[in-house]
Amino acid sequence: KHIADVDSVDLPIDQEGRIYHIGLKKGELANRILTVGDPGRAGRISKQLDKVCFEFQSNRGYYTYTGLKNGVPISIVATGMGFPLVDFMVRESAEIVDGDMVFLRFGTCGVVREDIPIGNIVISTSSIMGRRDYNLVERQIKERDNSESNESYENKWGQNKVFPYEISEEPILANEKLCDLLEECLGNNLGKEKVSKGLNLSADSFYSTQGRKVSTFFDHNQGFVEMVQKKFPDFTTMEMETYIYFHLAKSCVKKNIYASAACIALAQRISGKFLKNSIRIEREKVGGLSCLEALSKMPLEKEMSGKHCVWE
Ligand code: R1P
Ligand code: URA
Repeated sequence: KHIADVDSVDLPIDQEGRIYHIGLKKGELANRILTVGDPGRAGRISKQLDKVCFEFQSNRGYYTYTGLKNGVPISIVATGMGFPLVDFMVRESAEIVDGDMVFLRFGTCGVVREDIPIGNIVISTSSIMGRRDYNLVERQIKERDNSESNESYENKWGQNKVFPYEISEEPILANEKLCDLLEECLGNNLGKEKVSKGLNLSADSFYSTQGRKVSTFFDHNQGFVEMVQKKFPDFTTMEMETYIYFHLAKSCVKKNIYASAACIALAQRISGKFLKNSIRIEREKVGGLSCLEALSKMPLEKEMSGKHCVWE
């Protein structure tokens, strides 16, 4: 399907009612949405719906599957990676869905706690944001260029450690009811010992803002993870989207949006271990099923129904 011409610069919706980037119209997206980064994961999890009523791939890379789980309408949306893609998806979804909404993100992450092994599924009970402070990076580059040598600048930086990253002052909490439902479903399907909880940091880079040791760019991130740990003792996972869901849920002024998230521990940042693909696929299956079950059990006051809905 191709999107037709839109009439408004503020809310780009075409004559058919399709909104520009996600490419969907009213009735194609459910009030309860399971979101993932990877389109392949969305397709695999969609097989666990009891019925898929609608599938759509937008020309901006969003994949949507809408169907039923335990008689409850649920959509699975693959967003791709990073803050901007999630911002498009949440804002445009809120325009075409009437009533309250639930977003449950199911992603992958790095873990910064020694006691959580790769393969565990970690519920983000709260989230902070971390991003590169471009002004500070530019100032530091200028200072380096004005120094006697790179080495003398780096030594000076090492003494003061002014990290060119901005982090949230306070965490945003996930919806407690949704976290509890998810913990219960994951515990039943995967086993309690493989389920963990904690504070998440959503970063604007897989590399610089997650403290990865790659020296190709001017990053000054050595010791960044430890600095965050000191400030937030519950710091548990790092990925790249959760915070935006929590933030937009909180800042929506027209409807109730409830959000939570969980991630498969893919990278153990202390031991350096990385999860095998075969186990990741297995966890996606059990975790995906648990997310669908939790979403179907979430109490919602106002939900869409009617002939225009693909699930009716
Ligand atoms: C990076 O590899 C990606 O994986 C994580 C991060 O948030 C980032 O999007 O989540 P997904 O597996 O859901 O994409
Ligand atoms: N996704 C991330 O953003 N970071 C990791 O370490 C693993 C998955």
